[in-house]
This record gives sequence, C-alpha cells and structure tokens, in this order.
Amino acid sequence: MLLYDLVNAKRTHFSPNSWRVRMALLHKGLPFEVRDVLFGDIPSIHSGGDKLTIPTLAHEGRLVTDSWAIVQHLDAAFPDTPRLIAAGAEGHVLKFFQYWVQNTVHGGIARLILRDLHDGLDPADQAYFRASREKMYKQTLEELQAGREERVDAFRKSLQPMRMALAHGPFISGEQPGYADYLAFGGFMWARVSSPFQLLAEDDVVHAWRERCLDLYHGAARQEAAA
Ligand SMILES: N[C@@H](CCC(=O)N[C@@H](CS)C(=O)NCC(=O)O)C(=O)O
Repeated sequence: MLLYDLVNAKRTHFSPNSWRVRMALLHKGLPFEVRDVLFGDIPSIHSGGDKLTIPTLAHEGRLVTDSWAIVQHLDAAFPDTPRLIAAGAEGHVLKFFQYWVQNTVHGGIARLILRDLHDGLDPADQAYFRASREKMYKQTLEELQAGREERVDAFRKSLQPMRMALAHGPFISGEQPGYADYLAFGGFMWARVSSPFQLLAEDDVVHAWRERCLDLYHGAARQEAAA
C-alpha cells in the first residue's frame, strides 16, 4: 500500500487527515509506504476522475481518497485486522465525532497556527496555500492567527467533551485507543509539526492523552519532528 502524504519544507508530514489514517494503518499492523507530495503535486496524482485530496491510498491498482473512505476500505480489505469503523449506528456516531473534530479541533487549531504552518511550507506551496486559505477563512493568515495568546483559553475550554470522555479511561475509545482517538490526535499532530505554539496546558488531561498517543506503536508519531 502506498500512502500519498503532504510534506512541508522540512519534509515533515503535517496533514491532520493523513495522521488519522497513519494511526489506523499502525493500529491494524499493516505495512505501507509513503509518497511525499506538495500541494502543487496533488493534481498530478490521478488521471481524470474525481479531485483527489490528501490522504489518498493506492492499493491493488485502486486509488482511495478521503480518510473516512480509506479506513472503511482497510476494514473491508483486511477483515482479520481490528475493525475501526463499526457498521450501523455506532459508525454514524463516530462520523459525528469526526464532524466535531473538524469543527472544534481543526477549526480552533487553524486560528492558532495557520500562519506558522504557511511559513514552514515548501516555498513552492506558499502562494497557493495563502490564497486558498485566505479565501476559505475570509481573512489574511496574519489576521487569522493574531491575538492567539488571548484566544487559546477559549480553544482549551472547547475541548471539554474530550476531558469528560477521558475521565472514563486513558483513551477516548476506553482502555485501548480507537479511531475516535486517531481522529482527534490527527489535529494535534498537525499543530505539533507546524507550530511551536503551546496549545495545551501541561496539567490538562488532554495533554496526558496526547502524550499517550505519541507513544503508541513504538512512538511512531513522536518520531516526526516537532516544529
Ligand atoms: N475529508 C477529507 C479532507 C482531506 C483534505 O482536505 N485534505 C487536505 C490536506 S489535509 C487537502 O488535500 N487539501 C488539498 C488542497 O487544499 O488543495 C479527508 O478526511 O480525507
């Protein structure tokens, strides 16, 4: 299997949506190779068809794009490995959690680190990233990130559902990590490799959970250089 993944100028992997898939592959114990790409390379990955995003997984002559579709594909293609997305209602609730991560975790983090992320990108990607993200957020990257020291407390408060879940076990999924953990952790990896800004207080249970996630699978995520 080949995972197409984004890299910045230092060749570190920063995509939050890829980190959830990387953790899923590690959870399942599936070997994979990585093809590093820049934003500017994405259109050349495929020949026609739907627009691809990162992550995209190449497996048995097929390209699977979108992190949720990739994990569903892995569950179906490798039935002897631990399943990450349950069928039926449980899977739908997990999808709801993905939406929460996208809005609250990714949305919150973007407003704290996106200018730093831009500065760390390969120079070939910076103009595209700035133009596309400024259009998306209707603000300059400088405006988006301004005043973050005063705003970080509101972001920390927004993570309260994670603290409530972590009162019941070391992981959001309980005693063992599951896809809910990888969904949220992807956002924190995105921040960790893109910006030195301190997102979490050290006495926060979310901080302790993030450390546990960094230690999983022989510290796979910790090996990625932090900004
Ligand atoms: N829903 C998709 C979102 C993927 C996505 O937006 N990926 C970003 C990188 S993290 C991307 O490929 N962006 C391409 C671009 O902005 O041109 C997933 O979870 O895989």
